[in-house]
Amino acid sequence: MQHRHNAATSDLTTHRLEKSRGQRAVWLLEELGLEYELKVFKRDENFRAGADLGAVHPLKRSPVVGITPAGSDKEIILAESATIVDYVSEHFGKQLIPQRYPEGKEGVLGAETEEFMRHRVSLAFFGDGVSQQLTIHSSSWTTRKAAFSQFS
Ligand SMILES: N[C@@H](CCC(=O)N[C@@H](CS)C(=O)NCC(=O)O)C(=O)O
Repeated sequence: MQHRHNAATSDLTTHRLEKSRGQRAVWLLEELGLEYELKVFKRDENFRAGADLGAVHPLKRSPVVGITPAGSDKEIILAESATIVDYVSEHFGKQLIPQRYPEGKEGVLGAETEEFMRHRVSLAFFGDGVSQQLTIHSSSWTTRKAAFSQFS
């Protein structure tokens, strides 16, 4: 896909730990055709993130996306896959978010569209549920490592 020039609105950086869910943010930014800087972090010999990722996210977790709005010198740091997808889609890819309410029902309790509610549940599920499934069904670090190698 050809990349959109978003430099006029913001600078984007994605911090991706190798063999990790960090790939999700890369997929998202690619899907939206955005320009971004990719920073890749190596795992150590115990398959853990190092202090370099800790400088970006105190819990040493990936993905992390940094956004510096045009004209600002302050970088917004986003963590957690679901939050990243939500925030980036809201600002750069509204087409990925289903309409929340039918016309004339804005803000009415229970009037949310089914598509919107499914979208919300999917975000939470992929942010957490899928990862938990991988962890539960992987009995050792070796199998866990193998399960994650598809995200290399
Ligand atoms: N709930 C977070 C989980 C992020 C997370 O745990 N990422 C893992 C990689 S898949 C990580 O950075 N681990 C660092 C480590 O294992 O040291 C999300 O979905 O973004």
